[in-house]
Amino acid sequence: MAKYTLTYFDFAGSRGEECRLALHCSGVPFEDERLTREAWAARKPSAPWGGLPILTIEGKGELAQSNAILSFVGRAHGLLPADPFEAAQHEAVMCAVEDFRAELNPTGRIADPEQKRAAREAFAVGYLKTWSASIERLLAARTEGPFFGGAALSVADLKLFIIMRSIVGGGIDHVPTTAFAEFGRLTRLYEAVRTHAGVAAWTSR
Ligand SMILES: N[C@@H](CCC(=O)N[C@@H](CS)C(=O)NCC(=O)O)C(=O)O
Repeated sequence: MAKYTLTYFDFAGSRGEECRLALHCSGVPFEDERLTREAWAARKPSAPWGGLPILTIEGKGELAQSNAILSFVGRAHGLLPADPFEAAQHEAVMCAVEDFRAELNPTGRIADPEQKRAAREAFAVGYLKTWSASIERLLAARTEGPFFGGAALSVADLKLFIIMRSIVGGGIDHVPTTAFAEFGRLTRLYEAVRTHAGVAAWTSR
């Protein structure tokens, strides 16, 4: 079996953690390489897209971009459906999580506390609700759940879990931890991922 190294920061969240979770839940051994900020500064110029995570596959090379890594792991190790159209639906969800980050992350760089509060509060009642309603509609139309593809966990579920956990866990000031509570299917999916044996084993280490 190929030897994998997943390189990210020493931080249990965001794009690196969703890739670690995918590798762990697939049951494939991998080296969990965690860079200091200094080590990253030295490596960044030669990184494929100038960002982390990077998955290094022995005999093949480096793969960057979190969604490409998740798709690769999902296809190679059973965390994406075999049907191409169905797999693409899961990949669309992963793209939607990146859209969510593209809206939320700039609010973290607002220096003025009141402006930051206003931007985060607007995000919580605006973009977050519209985004969640879109996924809720997809879930209602597609599956009995609890996961996006039904009974089987996928990399899309893991990516949804990580972005939702950053809010449910209180990590984003001014965005309520209950922001997703009105979305029953999404909340059920979150709980199903949180209590999945592989996920629970990883997060309780
Ligand atoms: N589109 C890329 C974004 C990568 C990205 O921005 N990663 C952040 C961490 S989540 C990073 O490397 N930040 C440090 C830097 O850009 O130097 C992906 O999905 O992997």
